Amino acid sequence: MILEVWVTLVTVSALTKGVFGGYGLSMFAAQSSPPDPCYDENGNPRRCIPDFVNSAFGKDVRVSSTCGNPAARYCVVTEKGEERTRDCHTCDAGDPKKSHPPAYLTDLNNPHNLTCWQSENYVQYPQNVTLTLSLGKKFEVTYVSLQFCSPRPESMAIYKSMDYGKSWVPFQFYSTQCKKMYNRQNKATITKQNEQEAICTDSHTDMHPLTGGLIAFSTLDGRPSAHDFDNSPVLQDWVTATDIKNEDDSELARDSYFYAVSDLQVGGRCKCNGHASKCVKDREGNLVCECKHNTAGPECDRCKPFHYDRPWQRATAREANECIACHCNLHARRCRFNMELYKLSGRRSGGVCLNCRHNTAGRHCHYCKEGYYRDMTKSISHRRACKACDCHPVGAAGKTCNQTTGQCPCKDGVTGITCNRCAKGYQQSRSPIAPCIKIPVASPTATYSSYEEPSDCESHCKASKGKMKITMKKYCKKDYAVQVHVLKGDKAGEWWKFTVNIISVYKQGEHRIRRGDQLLWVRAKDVACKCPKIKPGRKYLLLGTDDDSPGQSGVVADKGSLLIPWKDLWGRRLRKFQQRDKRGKC
Ligand SMILES: *[C@@H]1O[C@H](CO)[C@@H](O)[C@H](O)[C@H]1NC(C)=O
Ligand SMILES: *[C@@H]1O[C@H](CO)[C@@H](O)[C@H](O)[C@H]1NC(C)=O
Ligand SMILES: *[C@@H]1O[C@H](CO)[C@@H](O)[C@H](O)[C@H]1NC(C)=O
Ligand SMILES: [Ca+2]
Repeated sequence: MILEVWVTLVTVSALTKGVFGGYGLSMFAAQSSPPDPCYDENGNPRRCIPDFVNSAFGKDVRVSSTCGNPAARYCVVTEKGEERTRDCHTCDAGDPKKSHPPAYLTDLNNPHNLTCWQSENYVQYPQNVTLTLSLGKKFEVTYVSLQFCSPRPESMAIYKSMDYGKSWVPFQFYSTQCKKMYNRQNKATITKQNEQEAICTDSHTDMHPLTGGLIAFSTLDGRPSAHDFDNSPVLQDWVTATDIKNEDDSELARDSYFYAVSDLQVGGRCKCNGHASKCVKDREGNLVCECKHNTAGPECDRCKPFHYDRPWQRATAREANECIACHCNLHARRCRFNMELYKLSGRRSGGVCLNCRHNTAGRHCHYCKEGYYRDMTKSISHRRACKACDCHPVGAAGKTCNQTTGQCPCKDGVTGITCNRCAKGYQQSRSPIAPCIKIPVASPTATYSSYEEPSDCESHCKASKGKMKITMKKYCKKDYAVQVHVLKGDKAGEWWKFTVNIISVYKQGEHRIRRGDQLLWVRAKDVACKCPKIKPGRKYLLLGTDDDSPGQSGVVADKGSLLIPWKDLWGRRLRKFQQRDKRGKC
């Protein structure tokens, strides 16, 4: 007969020496019942485990054979001292009083009214009987027991599955012929090297009476690491099962030809790795751990999202090993674990925040990203802890400010935290390159002329006298007409090189003049004689001719050019000249 018992078994965590090597029930009964066993009175996490239960109770057992269909006679031999008596009965599935369904294996076990499941008659080797029990989730199993109504089988194997019945490994063998039936030595010793191995024993046959009797397998009995179960992954694995199967493989040679079992028990705890005190049905009706300590998964076997600051670990009696949230200063919702960082931190913290929000950056979203700076009036976890640099597009030399002060990098002569003002002694210009220029001190011309005014200026400048008025005739005579803002000037040999900003172009010569920053070339002598009279920081109307410039580019003005301080009303007048010029009136 093969009894297949499928049981998903329980986690053995609090082991005390007992009948089945474990689980002092009294220990838990005696415990006062705090609101949540997974936390102590101070709210600190601590190891917690579901109650020890007979996880087979009330569950369906799949059996390979049940008597009574059709109704059949069977006889029971009872021994009283030397006397043997034989009682015969009928098994009839159709008659509740005479039926022996598999439900009787896991019903309430009343010793005064045993209800027995019974196999068909004449089960002959190599035929066998199998009982299979599915626990529905991982349990840590402490024992598997079968209470027989019939004689015990000569050979029996208990298997467990950790993958819901896909694959099976032996838990224990019982046989009078261990070698022949299971190719194992009788009562082999278990050492630290083979703790996860099933052994075969014939001890079950020692028991009396012939009929009835218990076969109980204690999963940890005799296994060296049982006293240190917390630290034995091998045994933790050994006791883990989702299903249990019992095969009775005996060659029936006695007086009865069937097996009958009144009670199948699988004692253990729902496996939650020390992170849950109970198992509950989820929405789909599956049994799952009610995970605490920031863990998740059917067996609390991983950390729940955002709690990846250290690797998942099973709880022990000493350490709850709860999962820890990543430190992201409230700026991230996701994080990942990084082993290198964890090791570098002395195994304390390995979480790396992902997608830091609110303009923060860094592993813990603990500083401001580029282009932002810390507002020290707010804590780093504040939504507005980082402020935009807001560097002025013209006044600042870049977009990144000092992370602590918010100071943008300013161009020469520019000041302000965002570089939005001219510094003292500077005035605004139209140039994006030099938006603030030095206010000239003393005589501007003197500043820009390195030598005395020449004695022949009067004759030199003759041609340019009386040119402060602008007429259509003058406009027509010149090649170009522009409004300029003189930014600065440098002497270059026989020339002065002024940086100017061309504000408007009214008339174009052959050398095309573009708006924006340009060089304006004027002969040194013209500057020295003040024809034209030119000062940085001023705006002028310039009318000139297409002379070749001494530089690669730029505009040339000479004593024949008109350079007249700008007046706003000229804008309209020049536009009128421009219209007339287009109509060919020049
Ligand atoms: C024994 O148990 C069976 C099944 O539960 C029930 O039908 C029967 O009445 C019980 N007999 C006694 C004497 O309690
Ligand atoms: C038990 O019976 C099943 C089906 O009859 C068979 O496949 C299996 O090999 C048997 N096991 C043993 C140990 O005889
Ligand atoms: C930012 O400003 C502070 C205070 O002026 C200064 O000590 C620090 O060096 C600056 N940081 C950078 C990167 O310039
Ligand atoms: Ca029963």
